[in-house]
Amino acid sequence: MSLFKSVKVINSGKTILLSRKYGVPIRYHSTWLRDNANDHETRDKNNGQRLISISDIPINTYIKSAFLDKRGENLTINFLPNKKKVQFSTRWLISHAYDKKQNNSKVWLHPDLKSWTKASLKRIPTINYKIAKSNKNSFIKWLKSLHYYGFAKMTGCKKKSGTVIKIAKLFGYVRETNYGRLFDVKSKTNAINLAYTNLGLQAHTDNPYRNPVPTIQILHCIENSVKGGDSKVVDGFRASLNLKKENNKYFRLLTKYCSNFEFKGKKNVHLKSRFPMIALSPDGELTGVHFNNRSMAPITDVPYNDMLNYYKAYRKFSNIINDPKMAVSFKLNPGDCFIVDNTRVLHARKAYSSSGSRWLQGCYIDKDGLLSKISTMSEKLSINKV
Ligand code: NM2
Ligand code: OGA
Ligand code: ZN
Repeated sequence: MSLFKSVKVINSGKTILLSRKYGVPIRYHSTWLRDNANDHETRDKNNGQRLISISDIPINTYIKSAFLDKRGENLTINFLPNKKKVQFSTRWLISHAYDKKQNNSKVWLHPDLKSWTKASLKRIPTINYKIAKSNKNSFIKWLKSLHYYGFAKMTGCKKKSGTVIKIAKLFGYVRETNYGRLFDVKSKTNAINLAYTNLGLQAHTDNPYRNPVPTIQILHCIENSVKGGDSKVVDGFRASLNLKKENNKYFRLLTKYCSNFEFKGKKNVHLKSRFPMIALSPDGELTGVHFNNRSMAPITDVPYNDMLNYYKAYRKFSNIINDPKMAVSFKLNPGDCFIVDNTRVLHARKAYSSSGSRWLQGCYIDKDGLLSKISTMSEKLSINKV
């Protein structure tokens, strides 16, 4: 089907203007087009990687002529002064268009993601371990929900040590840290971390004192016969957006300045980092939340004149995070596990009794592996990536 009506070379060959059947015309620059050519001199036939560098493209690259084929499916471009003929699929051009309206709402959530509260998250995305292994369609749907909400559960896992690694390998690669490839979350004497006690843990992201932070955490329940210990998750992106709505000045303070984080272990472990509690990309995308009362170091990177307001902003953000309307609560049964996007979703647990036993095993994996799995599985099953 023809997507474009016509092509025009404008701006002395520095730009083409494509008129579409539907929608406004789209412009592309000659240098951009030359850089994105897909011929075998520009990209390796075998692995698709680019063979040329920016210095191989003459600064005065221009388009001598451009033609659409009859069906409007392919566009042929002749470049000069380095004589080169390149074909582009119009479908590809549309899916890589950059001639868009500027995003005026400066802070934005990636369109693949959906922010949530207790009321709006109707049902926790859940899959059974065996189904995850055997049914590709159910599995990919669940993986996408995990990315979309930053949180999901798996049930029917073995109640055996090491199972968390098997779960991890279904969609990622384990990130080993000073806590090990996997770690036991149990109440211990002389605990090196408050997670290894029976105390309650306020909603937090894990390891903000590490750079880069672990991007996904898996917690798998092997035993749970204690009173209490209920789990809670909160969407940090929704909390950030709510803070912005309620007090833009506070939101700006938490994005502008870095907090300091630190963890000192017993044996040769001293981790330090600085991150804003709410991280934005340079063009305003919400990219991360770093929040952990137990691991905050003295804040030294906020100027004296802003410190009081910074603390007010921190308090307000904490109140939003701890608002029961924000949290989805559940109790892990043996054989259950939950997974969080640790750059976004905070998790918490209630204190628990010393009678009975509670044994979770956790591990960290990298989110890029999850996204890669979603992308490649979708391609194989020919379904949309998001
Ligand atoms: N553990 C469970 O980030 C934190 O310190 C939370 C992490 C010890 C790996 C606990
Ligand atoms: C953790 C943690 C929660 C729990 O280990 O990082 O937050 O339920 N544990 O024990
Ligand atoms: Zn934790």
